[in-house]
Amino acid sequence: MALREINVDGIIGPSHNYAGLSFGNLASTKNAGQVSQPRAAALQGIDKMRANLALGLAQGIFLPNARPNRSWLAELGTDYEHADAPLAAAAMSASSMWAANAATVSPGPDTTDGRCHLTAANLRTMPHRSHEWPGTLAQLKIAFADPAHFRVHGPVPPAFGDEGAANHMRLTSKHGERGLELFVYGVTGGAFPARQHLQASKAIARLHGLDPASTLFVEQSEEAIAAGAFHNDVVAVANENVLFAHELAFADRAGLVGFCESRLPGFELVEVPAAEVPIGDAITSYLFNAQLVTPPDGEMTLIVPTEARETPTVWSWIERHIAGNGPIRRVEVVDVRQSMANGGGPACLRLRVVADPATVDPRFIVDDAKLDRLAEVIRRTWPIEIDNADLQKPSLATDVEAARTALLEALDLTELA
Ligand code: SUG
Repeated sequence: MALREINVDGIIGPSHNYAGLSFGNLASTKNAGQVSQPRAAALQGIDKMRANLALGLAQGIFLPNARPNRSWLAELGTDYEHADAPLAAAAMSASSMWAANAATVSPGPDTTDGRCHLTAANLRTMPHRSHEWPGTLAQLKIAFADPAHFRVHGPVPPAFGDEGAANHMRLTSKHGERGLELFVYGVTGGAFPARQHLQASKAIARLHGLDPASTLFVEQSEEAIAAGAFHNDVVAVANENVLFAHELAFADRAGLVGFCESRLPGFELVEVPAAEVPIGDAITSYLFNAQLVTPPDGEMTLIVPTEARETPTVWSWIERHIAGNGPIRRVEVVDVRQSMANGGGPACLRLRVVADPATVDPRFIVDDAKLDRLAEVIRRTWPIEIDNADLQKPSLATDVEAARTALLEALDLTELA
């Protein structure tokens, strides 16, 4: 069995808009009320996937959930045309594009039954995200249906907030080997909500059958949350034996480093000091919301958003690191500005699944030809712009629904309708 890391990206949905729904996510608040460009946004996402393929990485997709979520509004006793504006915006959100929040994934080498376990995230902290999981779970159950290799779990009870892989990191000598799993939780973020609860992370570790000796629960620093790091993946990212993190990411940095050093031979911490990159610059540039990957040529590569190149402290840190002999050997820059304006960088847009791609439903795996077909559907059916003021127009809702239907048909996934 050839276990590989598959990056599964959320296709940016036709309802992508800027409604400012995510308190604590500074980009979302700053861009509230702007006119969005769903078609350009989705094509940026497709180009990011093409860049991954060009590096020789395995690439998958998740589809946008049905929006507006009319059944959710019905449960709330209203409908799309009559709902209060914030409720209608929450029903229309394209937030399932941020696949890092779809689920937490523990690959087969880490679990007692040897299967790859996936738990859909409940995302209960933000109303617009709290109704994502049924659509996500439906896709997980199809994509990872093979019972010999996967076990898909429903979300943990909403008493405890869970935001999926955005607060989970895995360290290992090689993706297909046994690894350490680090679950990052928040206690308080000052004025902002801490979205990942310790009890949710502990439940997932138990459900996945992880070895307690290889599992650590790590508190996110209050300072990071208060500075706008609403998910750990805004201040840290791991790949194989490397943990790349901001100095202020964790409450107990020494405890975390000691754990990793004692359990993973060859562990390397690449730490960015606040004196070189202030935490504010790390958050606006999304330096750490990068995809840190190992392509087949073995050169560890950091895939950053264009905003990282435009932030002088960040770009000079990257240039210094690459010029030195640190473990990150290459940097690639991708334009995901439409998603970034809602606080979603390259890492937010993908869920990492270590598995043999041949065991995944092939409709969720892409190559260049399939991306061409998807881009054609997007160019033909995705709205060019969405003005917040028009969000409740009945014609917009039907356009968004028709665009998703065209995509389901192109991918032969009409069972998700
Ligand atoms: O949950 N933004 C998302 C961004 C998620 C980023 N994901 C990771 N860091 N992994 C969020 O805050 C904005 C939607 C709006 O405001 O309309 C939003 O939901």
